[in-house]
Amino acid sequence: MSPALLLHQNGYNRPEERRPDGFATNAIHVGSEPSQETGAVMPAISLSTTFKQDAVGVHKGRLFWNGYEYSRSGNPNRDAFEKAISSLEFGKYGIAFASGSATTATVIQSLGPGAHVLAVNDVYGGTFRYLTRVAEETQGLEVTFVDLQTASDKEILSKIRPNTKLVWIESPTNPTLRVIDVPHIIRVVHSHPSRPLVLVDNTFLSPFYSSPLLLGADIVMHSVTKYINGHSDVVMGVLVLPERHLQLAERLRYLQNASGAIPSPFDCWLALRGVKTLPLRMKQHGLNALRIASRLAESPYVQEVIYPGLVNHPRHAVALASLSPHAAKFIDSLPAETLTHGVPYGGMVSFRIKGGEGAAEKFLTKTRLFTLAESLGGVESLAELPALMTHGSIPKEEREKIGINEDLIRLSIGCEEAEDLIDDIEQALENVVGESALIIDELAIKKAHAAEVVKGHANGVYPIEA
Ligand code: P1T
Repeated sequence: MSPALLLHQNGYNRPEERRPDGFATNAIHVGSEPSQETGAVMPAISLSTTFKQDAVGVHKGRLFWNGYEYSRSGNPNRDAFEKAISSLEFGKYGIAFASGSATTATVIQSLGPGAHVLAVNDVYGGTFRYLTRVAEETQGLEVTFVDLQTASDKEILSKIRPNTKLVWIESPTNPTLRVIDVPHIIRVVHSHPSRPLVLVDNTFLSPFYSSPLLLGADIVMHSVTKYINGHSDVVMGVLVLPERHLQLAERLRYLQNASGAIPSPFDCWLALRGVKTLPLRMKQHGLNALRIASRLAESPYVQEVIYPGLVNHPRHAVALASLSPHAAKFIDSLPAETLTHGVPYGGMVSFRIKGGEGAAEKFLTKTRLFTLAESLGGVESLAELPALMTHGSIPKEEREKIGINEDLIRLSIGCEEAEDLIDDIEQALENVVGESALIIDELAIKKAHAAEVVKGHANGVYPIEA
């Protein structure tokens, strides 16, 4: 008799009785089970727009919803990505969209007409634009912006109206990195008899540094374009909901299909590949950001550094208290000398440059490794001027009230060597202080040219800004 063939258990099936796998293990394996059909270790890209049915209405596959029918309604690559990100956010239902902004739009649409949203006053400029310029017009949405960093519990509760359906939190905020006490705000909002939903836009920290569902949030959203994909080559968004919100998840999935703002199979595939290195990248972003923030704090050319990981950031303790369990474990493993000035807390650093009017704009033309560009979360470092770029759609008085002035520079710290990034920033700061009139003139000419181009294209009512 020939010996029985020992077969490898094809797939990633953890016996229930064993302890749960860790963050990096889930990042690499969930959604990436080897193919049952071919053994391919990496998922194939499933480009088919339609799927054969075994009989009328009898669809193959799929974990949640009705099986594969038509690629807008469901696609294997999208499912794989949604499954991976749900596991990293400790959620049950992942719902992916064509961009972070499409994700925002769908959540707001799901509230129906005449709803009220309470939002942190420092939301991403595009979220502000959608809430105030689109949803107000199209669905009569009412919005109240509140400083959730300083508002008292009483003040927050007093702003909840009978039609308040959602509280929108971003923490740390974009770009002033104000730290919201997320678990506390969730408790306060949920203590209200009407129990509005709480959504946390977790784009800036990524699932590595923060786990809002563990803190009681109802919905987590991400611009996948940023850290989750991590390579500045995909525009995409996602929602994750916990098991208790099956009905809401079904409604959002219904809208995902009905509105059709879905990501392509290739984008889902790339984003899933990005997920695999999320913990590695986030550790490096955080270590680099901590070193850069510590150096900027000592620079004579810098007015103020904002990085909640620094011990002297006024909300450092709040930031520490709401770290995810895996980020806390990472920080505990670091040697004491790495933690002299603070802890890694994501890769975003903002600072106010000295040198008066125009210094920030000049700085941004002087860096070698930091590319002057919007967006964030890629392995390469970026720098931008929020007042005129990402947050240009917020009226000047509004943005200045929340500290988005023209001296504020936002850095997305990449995964390059920290010393090289520090050198780059230092040479640019020195250069700006000794700026020559010639360069200023060049800049003025370029700006005049850009203004002409804009005039030729738009009447200013519907500007296309990120
Ligand atoms: O760009 P998009 O994928 O549509 O995501 C929108 C979005 C949502 N939420 C936050 C916190 C964001 O930062 C963004 C996009 N932000 C930029 C493009 C930026 O440079 O800040």
